[in-house]
Amino acid sequence: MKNEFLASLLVLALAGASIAIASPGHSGGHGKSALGEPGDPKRVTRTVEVRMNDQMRFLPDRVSVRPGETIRFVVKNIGELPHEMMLGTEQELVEHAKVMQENPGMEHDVEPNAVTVQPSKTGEIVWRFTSAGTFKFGCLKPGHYEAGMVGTVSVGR
Ligand SMILES: [Cu+2]
Repeated sequence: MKNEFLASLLVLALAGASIAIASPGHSGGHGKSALGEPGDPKRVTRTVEVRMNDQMRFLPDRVSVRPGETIRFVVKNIGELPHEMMLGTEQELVEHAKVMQENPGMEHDVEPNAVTVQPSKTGEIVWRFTSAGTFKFGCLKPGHYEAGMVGTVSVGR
């Protein structure tokens, strides 16, 4: 009887362990992350204009926001090449840049944290920053991120 009890405890412990192993956070990537969440266009608190050029630069390349702000990024491509702006952690962008090198045709219009903008066009990202931290925005057209097409969003108090 006692042994049976111990055996069932062991089974429970193992089950618990496998749940703990199976669930560690799926943080990076899409949807909710430390970066925040897609913003509600009706609750925009501020508009920030960002220009992208063929010198592989964002102007400005530093943006400061407060946690809880919903920013409408108005993203203008003033170059003659397609560019894009993707928000993320530095690690997410570096990983994504690698994928883009291997799949040059990929576009990101369907992702709420990214927009591809053709020459002399304007795109938009509405994003709500929820936690303090330092995040990045980068152009992931092949070679652009590596050429320095990256900026910083500081989310502070
Ligand atoms: Cu670019």
